[in-house]
Amino acid sequence: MKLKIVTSNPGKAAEFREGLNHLGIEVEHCSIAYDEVQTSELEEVVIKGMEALRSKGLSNFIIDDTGLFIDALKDFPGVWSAYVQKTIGNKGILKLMENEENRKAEFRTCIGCDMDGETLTVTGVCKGSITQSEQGTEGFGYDPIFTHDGKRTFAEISLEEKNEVSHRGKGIRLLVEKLESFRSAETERN
Ligand code: ITT
Repeated sequence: MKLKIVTSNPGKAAEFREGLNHLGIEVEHCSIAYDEVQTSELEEVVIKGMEALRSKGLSNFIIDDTGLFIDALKDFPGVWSAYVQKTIGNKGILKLMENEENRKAEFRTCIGCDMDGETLTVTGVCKGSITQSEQGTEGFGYDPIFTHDGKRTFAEISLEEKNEVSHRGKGIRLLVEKLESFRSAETERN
């Protein structure tokens, strides 16, 4: 099986490649621009994005929409994570969290997959907390300020280790389970 990963983010593409290759699925990175609707639900962003890509004639592809939800900031930046990363960045988030004792946060990712015109979606969640400062050089986006184990940030662990515990890694494994049951149901139908 071969799937296209549609994203403008090379870090995401690398994580999909590692996670899916591991499970025997070939991956091709495509950076096709499409309109991303701004709504309060990650899944809605994904479904609308998939419709936009299908209308461009694309099939057998994956997209994801991810957000960092910080407890003390009432789930901000959440669905606005991309905009917030581009504007105030990690330093801005740390500033908003100054003197805040409740550091709880979670990453949520909704992955959408078009398989022969069918829509499959899954959601992966990773609970953790926001560090006091930026740490590490691996990964991308919010990785330097997010820790899942309270010891190292996602920017201080390898991509492989991140995939074992992260929102995206969990989502990838859920997606592969769904794809397998979809494909065996399809074989039974034919
Ligand atoms: P595409 O929409 O083109 O896939 P994007 O980077 O804009 O790329 P998202 O909207 O899903 O993707 O991501 C929202 C923000 O969250 C963005 O700034 C990302 O860098 C960041 N982000 C996404 N996944 C992340 C992860 O696993 N670790 C750290 N930051 C992440």
